[in-house]
Amino acid sequence: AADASDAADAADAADGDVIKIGFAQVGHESDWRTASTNSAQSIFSAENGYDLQFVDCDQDSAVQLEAVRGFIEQDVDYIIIDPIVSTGWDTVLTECEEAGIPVIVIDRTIDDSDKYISWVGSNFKNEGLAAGEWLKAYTDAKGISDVNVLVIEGTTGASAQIGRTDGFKEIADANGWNILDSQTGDFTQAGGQEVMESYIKSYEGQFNVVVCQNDNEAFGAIDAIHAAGKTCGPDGDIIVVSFDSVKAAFESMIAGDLNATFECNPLHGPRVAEIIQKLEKGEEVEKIQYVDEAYFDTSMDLEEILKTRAY
Ligand code: GZL
Repeated sequence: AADASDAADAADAADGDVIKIGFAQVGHESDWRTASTNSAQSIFSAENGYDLQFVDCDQDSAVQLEAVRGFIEQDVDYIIIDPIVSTGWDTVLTECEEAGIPVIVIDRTIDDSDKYISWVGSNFKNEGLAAGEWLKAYTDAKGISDVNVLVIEGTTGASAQIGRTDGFKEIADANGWNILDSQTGDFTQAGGQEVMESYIKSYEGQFNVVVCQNDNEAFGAIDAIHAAGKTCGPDGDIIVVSFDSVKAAFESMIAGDLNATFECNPLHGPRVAEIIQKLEKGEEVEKIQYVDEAYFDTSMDLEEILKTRAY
């Protein structure tokens, strides 16, 4: 709230003009994405001195590039991008640079160009490592030595998918776990359910862990597991872990379906407003800003924690 009011003050302080912002958002595929959009739309409001041009790119990279070019034509003051995939960006970022419009990247990363002024988001490989380290401790404590894993990946080519895959695989390889398969569920609940239904047909009786690269995929996978008459969660036969830590994931853990969720903070609106506030005053900003993240599992007082969750 303090950041938000500072940002609002700064926007008012800046020569009094409205600050025009173009935001090319990934889409509307998950609870996490909804929280991300809400965070931006609530801070970049008219009463805070902004004119936000928001485009929901519906997980379509061509639409996202077109949205950025549209912002250049509108001659906005700043462009915010949450990149659906991490490559294919240098040409359009060069166009932004030539137009003199600073680009701020949030959440996912752009890996084939550095023509942006700042990035704020998560270390996705660390999230994957944390999930692997948690599973190691959990299976050791349960005396489970034979760990056979099915992975439901996020959108192919998204830095979140790449980092979570790499991090978890590093721990799996170090412990001799068997990753039976790894297919994309595109970060959606329907995708998680479809892939899990296929996995149950192909690998019935061969797996005891499902790693979903976001909570919504886990909700779909859990529906498929239950529909097949199988059990999951702390008292079930199948361990299910996921990423994001949205409120519905807490409800799933409390219901005994999900074992753990690894946090990925979507509330970048105030952070980006702070970056813009500094740029408006001619101050330097950090190029890379990681956010702190935790994890939550059924050993914790989840009802209590849920009371104060912001998303
Ligand atoms: C990760 C973010 C991912 C979330 C998903 O930072 O980009 O995209 O994990 C969302 O829920 O779809």
